[in-house]
Amino acid sequence: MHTGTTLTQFIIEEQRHIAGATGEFTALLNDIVTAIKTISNAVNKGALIGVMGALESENVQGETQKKLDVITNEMMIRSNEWAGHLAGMASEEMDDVYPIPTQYPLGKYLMVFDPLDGSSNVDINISVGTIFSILRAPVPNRAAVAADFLQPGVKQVCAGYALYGSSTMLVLTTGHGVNGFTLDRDIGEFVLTHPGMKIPADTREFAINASNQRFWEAPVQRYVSECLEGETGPRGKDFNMRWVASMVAEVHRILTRGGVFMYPRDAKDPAKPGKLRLLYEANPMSFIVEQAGGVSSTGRERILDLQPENLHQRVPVILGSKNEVEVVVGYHRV
Ligand code: AHM
Ligand code: MG
Repeated sequence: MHTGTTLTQFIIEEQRHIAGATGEFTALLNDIVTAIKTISNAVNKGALIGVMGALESENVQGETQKKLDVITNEMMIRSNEWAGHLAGMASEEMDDVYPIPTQYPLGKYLMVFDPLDGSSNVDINISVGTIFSILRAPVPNRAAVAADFLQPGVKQVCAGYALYGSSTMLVLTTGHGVNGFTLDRDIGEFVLTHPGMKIPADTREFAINASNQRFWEAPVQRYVSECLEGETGPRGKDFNMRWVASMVAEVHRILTRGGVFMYPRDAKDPAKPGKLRLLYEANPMSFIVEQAGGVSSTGRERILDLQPENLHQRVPVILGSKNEVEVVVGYHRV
């Protein structure tokens, strides 16, 4: 018989310690979890249900959309629009704010999400994920506008990701540490398997897309070349390198065994000061990383302190093991 703590039980018990909590947040999280189970199922079935491959369309950032980008975006919306907890949603895959349809009540929270992060991996059966973040609506029960979402990451109420890997996991923070849950398909529940996740402060592993090397700035060039010099170089130790091209998988690895993940500022396209999106990727992951004892920076500023300027804003991201990220940030000061 199964005796572990389920996600629902965990959240309800956590909520009991919060004065004035109404249960609304728990209900919202339940709807998100339903979407994640549905997405997990679609990703897992893959070609069997005809969801692989690309569409003709592009998203607002000019990236080709995969069929599953669009399907999973729809799954997040359908699961979360009806219950009256949200005043609006914003997603990496939608140009503008998604308004709650008028037949449904409005709520006090906002949700932002990347429904299928790392979707370039989906056709090759490598891990992908869903990233989400919950904010308070500045004006509860009023249809949200884009400006409502432009809150610095420190204001997040909750952030989480689902990793569709060899097992499906949900990793979550509400600002009291980070907990990981594994989907038990036999009972259809997420079960607490990774309580109190902590990122080791030291590491010998880094992750960066080295094909962009010629576009990097000097501090990142220096950091990576010193790692590559290994034991006989200035760092005095050998490093290992990993690049999955799925931020969820990289962050999960770092939460499990430490490491540094970098998608730094580069000169590839002067209009884009980085690849990853502040609201849908950088902020939720930075909240999780900090709650697990790690550090997350653009190289120059703490990501969670950035004041967002627009919904689809991109930022440089350097996150992971505290002592190692501090080395990279230190090189940006020189
Ligand atoms: P996506 O949201 O369109 O999938 O893009 C984000 C992904 C991240 O998961 C990953 O870290 C990065 O893009 C990989 O980029 P690249 O293909 O340049 O290595
Ligand atoms: Mg993404």
